[in-house]
Formats: sequence, C-alpha cells, structure tokens
Amino acid sequence: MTKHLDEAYRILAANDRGGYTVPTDRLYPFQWNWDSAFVAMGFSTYDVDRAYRELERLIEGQWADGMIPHIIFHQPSDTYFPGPDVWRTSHTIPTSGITQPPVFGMALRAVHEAAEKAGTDGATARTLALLRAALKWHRWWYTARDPEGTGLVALLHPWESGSDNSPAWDLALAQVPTTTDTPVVRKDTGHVDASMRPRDEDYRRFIHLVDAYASCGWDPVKQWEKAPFKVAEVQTTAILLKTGEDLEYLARTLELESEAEELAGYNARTRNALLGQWRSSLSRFVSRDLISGQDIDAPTQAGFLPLLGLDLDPNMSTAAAAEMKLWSEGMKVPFPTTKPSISVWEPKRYWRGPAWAVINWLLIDGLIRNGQPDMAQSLRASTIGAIESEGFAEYFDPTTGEGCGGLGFSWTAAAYLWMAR
Ligand code: 2M8
Repeated sequence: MTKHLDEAYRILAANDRGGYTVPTDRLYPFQWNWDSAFVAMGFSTYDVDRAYRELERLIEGQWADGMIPHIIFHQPSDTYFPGPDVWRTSHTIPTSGITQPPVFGMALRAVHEAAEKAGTDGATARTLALLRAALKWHRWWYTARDPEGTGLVALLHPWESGSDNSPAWDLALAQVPTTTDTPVVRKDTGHVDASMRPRDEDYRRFIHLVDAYASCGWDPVKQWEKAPFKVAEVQTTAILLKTGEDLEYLARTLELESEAEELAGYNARTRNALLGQWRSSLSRFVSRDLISGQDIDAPTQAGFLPLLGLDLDPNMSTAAAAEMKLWSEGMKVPFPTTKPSISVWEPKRYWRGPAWAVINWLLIDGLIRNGQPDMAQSLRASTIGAIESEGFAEYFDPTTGEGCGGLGFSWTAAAYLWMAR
C-alpha cells in the first residue's frame, strides 16, 4: 500500500500547475470543477494547506452571478478542445460557460475538519471565505437551475453532469441539432483511443449547445427559455443535497444561523423532490427530461446516487442495494455506469459502462449512510484492488479491470488516498 500511496502523492504533485491540479497532463490541461473538489479531499489526508489552495484557486473563476464554471482556463494550452475562444465568456479569468456537480461543499467540510484536527492556523478564516463562495453558488443552482422551485436542479448541457456521454442523455440529446457555428476540431482522440471517447456526433451536439448559450450572452434566464436540452437530474441533485447538508453543518459550526436556516430550507425541499423520483418498479431513482416531460429511465449509475443525500426507508435501500448487486454480477470491478445487460452498454466507452473511482466513492458513502456496509466494503476493496493492479487510470473496464482513458489521473489518485486512509 505504501508504494501506491507514494504514487498517488507523486501524481498529484506532477499534475500541480501552481495551487491547482489538472485532471491529467495534455488531455485535460486546465482546472476542472468537480475534479478539483475530489482532489482537495485527497489533499486533506496529508496537506491541509494545499487542499484549501485547490478550492481557493477554483473560486477565482466564480462568476458574479454565483456560478462556478466547469473549467477554469488559468493558462493557455492548445491540447484541448473546446478552449476559451469557443466558450466566448467574459469573466476576468477565461472560463467555460456551464457548471459541474457541486462536490465543492463536501470537500470544504472535509478540508475544514482535517484543519481542525491538525490545529492548522488561519483555518476558520479560509473556511469562511470558501463557505461564502459556496453559498453564492448554492443560491445560483436554486435560482438559475430550478426557477420554478421544484427542488430538483436541471442541467442544460450533458457536460454539466460530468457523465458526458451517458445513455441517460440519448433521447434528450437526439433532439439537439448536429449543426454548429464553430468548427469541431477534436483534440481528445489524439490523446486516447477514439473507441473510448464520445462519438463525433455527440461532440457536434455538445458544441451546438455551447453556440446556443453563447448567443444568449450566457444569461441564465435567456438560456432557460431557449435551452434545447433541459434535464432535471438526480445525480447532480443528490450531490447538491449532500453539499447542502455539509454547508449547513459548517454554517452552524461557524455560527452563521440565518445562512444555516436558509440551507436547511433548500435541503428539505430537495429531499422531498428526490424521494418523488424513486420508482419502485425499477428499484432506483429516475431523472426527468423537462422538454419532453418524460421520465428518463435509462439504467445508469445516477439512479443510485440519491443514497448519498437521503436516509431511505429500509425497504427502499434494500431494494436499491439488491439491484446494484444484480448489475455487479460477473463484473471484476464494479460499479458499471450502465446496466451491463442492455444493448447500449459499452464497457470501455467513457460514461457508457466503465467503472469510475469517484463514482464508487460517492456510492460507497451512500451505501454506508443507508445501512449497507458490506456492499460498501466490497466496492471499496475492488476499487482499491483495480488501482493497485492497473494504476491510476481515468476509469476501468468493469469486465476485465483494465485501466482505460487518460493515465496518471488526479481524481483516481485522490480516491485512492481517501479510500485507503
Ligand atoms: C470529462 O469531461 C470533459 C468535459 O468536461 C471532456 O471530456 O472533455 C468528464 O469525465 C468529466 O466528468 C471530467 O470532469 C473531465 C475532466 O476529468 O473529463
């Protein structure tokens, strides 16, 4: 284990670009939002100052309206598409114009607790500044992405889910045109095998959406009206709820009572809304396409993520765990991000089937919370085992355990540090 811990430290050091960490060299040469939150939790196991720094550098990209974008382009690089010229946003530091799952609040609590334990100087002031930024972003989610106050937040671009080409988007994305104003000059397939990446047609739709929102001047109200893709999504909402709980905890700890009450209100609303997305016939939760008005019942890992933020009735948690077990049968490295028995499952293609260490991390927390420690323990052991035998790959083929995508990957290193601690 020491050898692998050393390798994890080495990867995070090698991917450091000055207080922030790139996901991996060349393939992703900037700061990504949820990657950095996971990385900060990894750092919190051995370097609290660096953990704070990761989050502080991320909020340099926060917009005036509160959104924290999914990419912060701190320094130029020509190894990634789409770069700042495609996004056409107007923040002081170039950024993308969409967001990503708000793991930030979970990371902030972990870093704060590590700082308390270590008796780190200046920790309260650093937590407070980051908490204020997190609160602004939290309010942004509830106004910009749930203007009707349903309690579920919506994504306007598949990249906002972090699960870019998941089968969950197939029907909704098919309604988005493949025409673009911007030439699609992919760089990713120059770094990794094209069979492991989204298809060209997906990219044309991804860029069509970027063009559509850039032409709204990135104004959230206009985007909401014009959006060709609008999905009230359970994975992101579950992460928002868990983050909301952690921010509420921090607000109470730092005696910000009115902020804590405000957060408690959001949390209660979202808890109810998420519970309403449970489908007992499927033993999992479903997202909703707000354009077609239909449930999205494609079987993906997102259906189990609500365990992270909810305390389910034991009948529900037992049913969800049994369904997860079914999906994991015969898999060398669970948890597959698409149900293996269905035709669109592709065990090596990115978010259409592989196992991802950070998704396992969130599922493990959800299983523990919901009284399933054995399953949590076996998921943890197989994730650690996959990393120790295949290295710190971006993700893993669940059937063989083979490491796929980019190598020397920061969030896989962070997940290892967290799970091994
Ligand atoms: C992947 O997404 C980016 C776009 O954001 C890409 O493929 O270009 C996803 O796996 C996403 O979840 C992740 O944050 C990002 C960097 O690791 O890569």
